[in-house]
Amino acid sequence: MNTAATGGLNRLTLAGSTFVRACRGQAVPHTPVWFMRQAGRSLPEYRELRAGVRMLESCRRPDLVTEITMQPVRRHGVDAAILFSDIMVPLDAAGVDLDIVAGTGPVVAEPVRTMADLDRVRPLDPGAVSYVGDAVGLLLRELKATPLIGFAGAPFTLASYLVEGGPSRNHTKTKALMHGDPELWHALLARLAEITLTFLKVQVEAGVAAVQLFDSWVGALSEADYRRYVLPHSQAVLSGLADAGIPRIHFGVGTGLLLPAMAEAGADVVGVDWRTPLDAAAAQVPGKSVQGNLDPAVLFAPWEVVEREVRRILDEGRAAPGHVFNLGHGVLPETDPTVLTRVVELVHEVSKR
Ligand code: 1CP
Repeated sequence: MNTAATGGLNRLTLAGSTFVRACRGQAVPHTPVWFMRQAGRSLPEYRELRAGVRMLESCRRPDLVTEITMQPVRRHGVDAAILFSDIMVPLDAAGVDLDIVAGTGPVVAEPVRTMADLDRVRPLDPGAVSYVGDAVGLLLRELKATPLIGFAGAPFTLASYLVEGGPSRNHTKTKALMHGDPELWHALLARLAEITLTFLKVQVEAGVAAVQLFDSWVGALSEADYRRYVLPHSQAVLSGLADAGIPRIHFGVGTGLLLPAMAEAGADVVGVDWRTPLDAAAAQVPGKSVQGNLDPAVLFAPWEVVEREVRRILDEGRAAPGHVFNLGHGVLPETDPTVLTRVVELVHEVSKR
């Protein structure tokens, strides 16, 4: 690129962050990078701050949320921050009795299995998550030019925790309910879609620059079941944000065969796990930007392997209108954070235009 580009780069930066521009498929000075679960257990400064504070409690404290969200931005120089929270936060605020247990994940005291159980999942009063809006407000002042990503769990993934009562490998109770009582299933997913949309709107109104809808476990479904039992509800969430004027990212794990259907849910950016190369993903979701694909476990391999994978992903990402560099799923707690910083530097250096 010629030297006159420097002024151009400044204008580009002013016209919108590199991250938001890549989500929209617009020209960028370099490929933006952030990591799912970048805030959290891989950072010693996070573990220190969280000592003695329960997960849900930390999500309710705007001062802690702000500090934890900022930690990876300061340390790694990522191109976007993601709000520190959890997909279970709006369900807790909607009256579901749950806890997030260290080393396990979300645990629901009384799982949802009947219509009567569904009554305990109330619509979300935005006032019940005002602390999230407060945290976003504090963060916008700290972050300055770095965009903040808001997020929520998608109806299927939330339903899997509510129906199973906690993390699950095979989602047997969830699938039994889905197939055995479609009426209750659709009522549950419609309620969850409503809660999710309310939760995301609180974040959008407070000023997040983009949102990501996590349907982490939806790869457990066939395409036919996804279309019949999930797609309309995820669509309700994403279309409810169509006028918000910010990019919407939609991500799941094991979704190689679901990508075209997931793209129909309406996001601008499709998140991809480590199994599907970005060029293959891009071919399945024409017009959409792509994000993801670096296997979180590869970060434990020698640096030469990490570097080769980063270069491959940057290459393959060119097949899409826009590419946001990310992992194929969240940062694993045992990850060496200095490797993440090196990945950020490498992505920026290799993709410089
Ligand atoms: O004790 C602890 O420190 C709790 C560990 C932890 C953390 C740091 C949990 C419990 N949640 C979080 C934060 C969190 N959760 C973020 C932070 C922002 C960031 O990315 O930096 C995000 C985006 C989430 C979202 C989330 N929670 C998802 C979707 C993303 C994904 O990884 O697939 C899911 C599935 C959850 C449920 C959940 N919460 C916590 C755990 C350990 C789990 C997964 C449990 C399981 O395996 O089913």
